[in-house]
Amino acid sequence: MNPEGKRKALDAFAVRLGEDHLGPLWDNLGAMITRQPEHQVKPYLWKWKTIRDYLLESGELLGLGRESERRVIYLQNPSLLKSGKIGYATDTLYTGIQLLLPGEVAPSHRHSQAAIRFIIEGSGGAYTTVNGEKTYMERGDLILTPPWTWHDHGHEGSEPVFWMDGLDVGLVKTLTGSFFEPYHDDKYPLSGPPDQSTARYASGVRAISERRKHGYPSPLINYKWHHIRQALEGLSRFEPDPFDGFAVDYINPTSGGSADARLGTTMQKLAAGYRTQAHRHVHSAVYHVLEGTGYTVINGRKFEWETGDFFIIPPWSFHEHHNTGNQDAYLFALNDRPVMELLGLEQEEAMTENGGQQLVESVFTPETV
Ligand code: GTQ
Repeated sequence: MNPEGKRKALDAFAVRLGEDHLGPLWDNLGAMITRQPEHQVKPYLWKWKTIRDYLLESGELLGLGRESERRVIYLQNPSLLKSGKIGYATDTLYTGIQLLLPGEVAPSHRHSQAAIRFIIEGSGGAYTTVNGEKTYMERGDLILTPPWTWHDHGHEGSEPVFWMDGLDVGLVKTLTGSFFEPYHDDKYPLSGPPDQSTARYASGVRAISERRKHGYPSPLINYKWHHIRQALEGLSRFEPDPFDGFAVDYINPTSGGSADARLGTTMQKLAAGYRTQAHRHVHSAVYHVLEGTGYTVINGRKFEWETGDFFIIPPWSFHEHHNTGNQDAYLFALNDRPVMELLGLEQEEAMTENGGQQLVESVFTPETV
């Protein structure tokens, strides 16, 4: 048979296979097993003022109770909405911003998704309870809600409180592991006085009576900003990481691994004027600017940020950060690195061309998407 005849015969054969719900790998191997990560996730940036104004407006429209368990406005990555992925920041990560008003209670429930909260504004009396441990929120704190732990939020203070929620919604959906259960009461019973785990574990040591306890979930549930800031001051006496500046992973004090088993969390300090080198990695991330002014170049596009903003680093995308202000900048990030590491999928590559810095080809505005 000549090559053309052979091709036609193979095409006709593929059609017959399809009728019996079978497929020829020789035609589709490249689409299934791509040479590099392929995805639809595009970077995006949301301004804090926009989110904050909408949240305050929702505070006037919506009360809390079993019908509206949480007052949260989530980041919707427009590039993923096209494929019907509602509530996706990246294929694995969800991020919402939650508002609680003085006196309100967001009722107790639990779910198989892991959750973290990063406190943005207005603390003073707001708290979360995790399996009965009450922990108070202050700006810059990271609070864990490990999978399947009961949690409710309350507010004894006088100012609205805003925080970031991070959950592995997309990951759990893909792995078909989602479970949710409401508690029969608004509040889960308290197990003791507040902030016990901070008292016991925040210095990175463990009582000798607890030597046998290790692994997940982390016994520490609130990583206080003043401790993290101090750790970054300590690191600042040394050389910054070329890709991340002075940066730390939040860790489980009993294992040394990621604070949450599936959700990665980092805080990085970029000294005034510092510019990192570009690299890319398999894991994706959602960034929140705790403090500072600057920009991040992602695959040749410049994303300008200031305090409070959120932005996305898609998988396998070159990125570098530049602090253009005259103060230190602090960037918090949520990522799926622990999952990539556990599954043996994480890879990292530094950009070598152009001295490790990208050429800026365009500047992001919400309209450029
Ligand atoms: O506060 O428990 O943004 O269950 C999404 C799901 C927050 C929460 C979110 C949740 C919560």
